[in-house]
Amino acid sequence: MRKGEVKRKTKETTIDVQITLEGSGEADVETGIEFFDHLLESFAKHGRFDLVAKSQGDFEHHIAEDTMIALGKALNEALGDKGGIRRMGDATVPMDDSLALVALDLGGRVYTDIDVDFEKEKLIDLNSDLFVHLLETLASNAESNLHVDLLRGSNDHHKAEAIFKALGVALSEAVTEKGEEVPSTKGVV
Ligand SMILES: [Mn+2]
Repeated sequence: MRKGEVKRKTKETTIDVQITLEGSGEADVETGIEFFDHLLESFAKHGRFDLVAKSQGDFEHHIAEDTMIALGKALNEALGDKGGIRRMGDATVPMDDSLALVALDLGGRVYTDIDVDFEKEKLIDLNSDLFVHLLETLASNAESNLHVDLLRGSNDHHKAEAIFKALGVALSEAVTEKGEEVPSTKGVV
């Protein structure tokens, strides 16, 4: 089973993140930010990953950011040399009024384009202005290309949750193994 674990301790935060790619969608997530926990649980559930994320720290911004740094690095560790993976993945996922598109490539070239706006300042207890930054942080630490488009939607909770569900589904597709070969015409990613 492909697993990655990152423990990270700084003056600001203490983080422990573990991801198992061949999981069942079980999440054990405690970041102290309830809506962020909810998003990570949705991501794990719909990606069928097993995910542990235990995070403590000074401020919401640091805790959420450092959790995403650790998740990106743990994902990279789990993938190893990326031999045999499908590498690209995409998903278009509805949640009531909201429709989210996520397309990603784990090929090692970092690029992000994330298009979503929220009506309110807060997603329950997570600052809305953190949302895009958290996805960018994940993508850069996972050395990936991540495109996110909220195609439509009116409810902030649904918009955010649809995106994290789509992220799980798209990533699940991208990490699927199909043989041994490294998926690049270069022979290395
Ligand atoms: Mn919800």
